[in-house]
Amino acid sequence: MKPAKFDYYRPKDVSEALSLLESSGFDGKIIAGGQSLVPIMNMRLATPECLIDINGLHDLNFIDSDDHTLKIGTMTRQSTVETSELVKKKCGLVTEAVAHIGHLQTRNRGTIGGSIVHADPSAELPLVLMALNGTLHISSEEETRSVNAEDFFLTFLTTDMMPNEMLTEIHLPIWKGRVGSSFQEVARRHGDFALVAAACQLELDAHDRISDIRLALGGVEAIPLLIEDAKELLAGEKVTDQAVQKIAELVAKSVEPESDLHASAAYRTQLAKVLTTRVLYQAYERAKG
Ligand SMILES: Cc1cc2nc3c(=O)[nH]c(=O)nc-3n(C[C@@H](O)[C@H](O)[C@H](O)COP(=O)(O)OP(=O)(O)OC[C@H]3O[C@@H](n4cnc5c(N)ncnc54)[C@H](O)[C@@H]3O)c2cc1C
Repeated sequence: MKPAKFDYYRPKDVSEALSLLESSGFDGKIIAGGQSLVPIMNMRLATPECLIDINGLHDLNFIDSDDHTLKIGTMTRQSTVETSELVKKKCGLVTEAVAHIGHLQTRNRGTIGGSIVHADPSAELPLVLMALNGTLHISSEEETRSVNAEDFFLTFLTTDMMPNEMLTEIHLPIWKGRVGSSFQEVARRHGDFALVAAACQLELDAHDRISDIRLALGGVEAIPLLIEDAKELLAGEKVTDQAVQKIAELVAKSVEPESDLHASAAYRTQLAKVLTTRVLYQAYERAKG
């Protein structure tokens, strides 16, 4: 299948890209890795009149950090993030999750920003952003703003971004101390989107009790679901079978998945329970060292 006719622009810098976005209004669309946009255009589910190719914006291809924050530019390829020692050291959950995105070939083209803006409810990167409480940096010609992951994902394939805006970078807080994380998913085949995925990061005190935890699930609702009660229920606790069971039951009650071609709602709920227990145990063991 072939896409509908479109005009093509390849801006040299961010300000030219933003100016093109502004002038094309609702008819323009950014293309990054093209791994989601091109198939959608080929099926004519998207028919932008103007494509703004940001592959020449090399300033947006970077991985950087200070003491508190890991910063990744929107044009950074997923495979670059996957193999980055800095990412592994500062935010190992990202390294683990990115390896599950599609195939090596799609990760070589697919960008960090493209996956986040596409906002598939089963996608790994939006889930990790939610689990790590990441921040999105967004620019238009008029302003630059930052939005927390919890406010960014609105519903299925929809984010808090206007057509004249571009995602430029993501920031992830770096946890210090006795930290462990885990990412687990179940997919029908290697490289498929997850049926359900779970991500957890926790911090332990000197007595192996949880001092902080974030737990999130993907594939169970229209956006990644943060299990907010996990912190209240587990703070000050050790990860015992009893505590894990309590959270798994809470998750089973919290999620409201839909049945589709790939899995029934009941199966997704069961997966959510099982994956929750797996990430909790694994993150705990890793934090204990
Ligand atoms: C065979 C196959 C398997 C896949 N499996 C998975 C999987 O398991 N998990 C998964 O998460 N994904 C999967 N994907 C999709 C994945 O490859 C892409 O990472 C991702 O969804 C799109 O990234 P991209 O850079 O290619 O973006 P594009 O396709 O270029 O763009 C996607 C959307 O984001 C917008 N966009 C891109 N960059 C920006 C920006 N900086 N600012 C504003 N808007 C922007 C575009 O306008 C478009 O709407 C798969 C794809 C294929 C082909």
